[in-house]
Amino acid sequence: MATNTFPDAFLWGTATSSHQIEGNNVNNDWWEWEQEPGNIKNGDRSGAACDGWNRYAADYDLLRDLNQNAYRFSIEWSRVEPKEGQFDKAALDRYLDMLRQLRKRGIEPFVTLHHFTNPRWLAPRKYWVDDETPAAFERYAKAVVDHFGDEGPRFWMTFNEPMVLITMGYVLGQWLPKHRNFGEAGRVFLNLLEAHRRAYKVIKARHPQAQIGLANNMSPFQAYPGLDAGAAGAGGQGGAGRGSWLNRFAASLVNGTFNWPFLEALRTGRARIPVFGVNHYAPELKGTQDWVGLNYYTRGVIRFNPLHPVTSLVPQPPAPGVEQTSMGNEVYPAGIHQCLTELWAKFKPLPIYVTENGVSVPDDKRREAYILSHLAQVKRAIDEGIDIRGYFYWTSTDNFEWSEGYHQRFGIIEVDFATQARTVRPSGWVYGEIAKHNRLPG
Ligand code: IFM
Repeated sequence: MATNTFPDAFLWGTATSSHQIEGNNVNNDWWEWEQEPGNIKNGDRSGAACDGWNRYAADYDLLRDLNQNAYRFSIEWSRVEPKEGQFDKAALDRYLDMLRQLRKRGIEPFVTLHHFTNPRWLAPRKYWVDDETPAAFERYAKAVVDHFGDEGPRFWMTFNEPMVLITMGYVLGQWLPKHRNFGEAGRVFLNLLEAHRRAYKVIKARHPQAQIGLANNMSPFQAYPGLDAGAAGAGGQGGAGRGSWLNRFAASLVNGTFNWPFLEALRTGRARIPVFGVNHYAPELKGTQDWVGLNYYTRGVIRFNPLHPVTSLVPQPPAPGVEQTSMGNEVYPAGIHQCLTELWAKFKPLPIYVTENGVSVPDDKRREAYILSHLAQVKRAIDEGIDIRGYFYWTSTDNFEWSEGYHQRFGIIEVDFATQARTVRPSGWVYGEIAKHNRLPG
């Protein structure tokens, strides 16, 4: 019989990334990009961010107070290797101390090696377009693994949302390097996969028991009701006629291009994204994933416009009257269940971790509702037999939200950026109670 209780040893955490919380990551590409007016909303710059580089121990105290037993953070490659081939021991020591401080508080670290940012010394090589970059990443991964030694984490992620990086940077051209070039997108795809494979091998060589995955962002993509179906509300599958057929085709194209290529390549060795002209077989990629990481925020409703074939593949804004977040996303809890179900169908028996799920809203009550409604869907998936072992809310402290800057507030802990004061929001205490009792209220 279904209850509100989660499986034993379920991991309850929050997720963060280096550039978004640490502050003063002056040696990476995003820092440089922020300095150019027009790239970040309101001219925001990451600056000191949440000063996480100095305040991490106090922040972990708050996580402990919230009964968290896991925490996801990323290592900043440009700190560890600020100049090519030169590793900063003090920076590595500090990351090691983060692991120690977390463990001291009974919190299991999940470590991401790459969360969007790159050292600036990769610029002459055009970052991930260059086929030498995977070897550079392997060297960085090895430096981290060696430095951590026996104290290395059990759970690793190579990349965060690789398809978001490709789509935003090389397809839509909204993030650096602001290119629209499918050829480059294809190269980046293959090089990220190769870098993942190399890092996987490096970690396993030192820690055969390590559990390695990556955080894959997914949305169920659904067709807008037929172009001729009127404003019936976005997201329906209905509607007749040419528009509807086109939208269904476009939605399945986006689904195939965005949701699956990384995970499929790691399962089958086949790296394939037809719209980028990539169809490459690399058998050594097979099996380089021990668990599946899902980042889920919303669904995407696709309304294809042949006059704008690329930009019309970007999901529609939510229909009028539908609850939406400050990021302009529809609140759609059923979507996390759909993603979990589809992931399990394709990748079982690999366990699944929800490596991100969260919301930016002005009213914290709505954050609480979002957490509860999404966790109910996670629980439903567990009750249906899906092996889900953890959930990471995005995010603990409010932080720097990429091109959106500081006005997006995702945190269960409010940050006053003028003083760096932290205040746990009521939704944080609710989440803390869920973690404490390992069950949903009610
Ligand atoms: O802040 C980001 C994070 O870096 C990656 N996943 C989505 C989050 C919210 O937009």
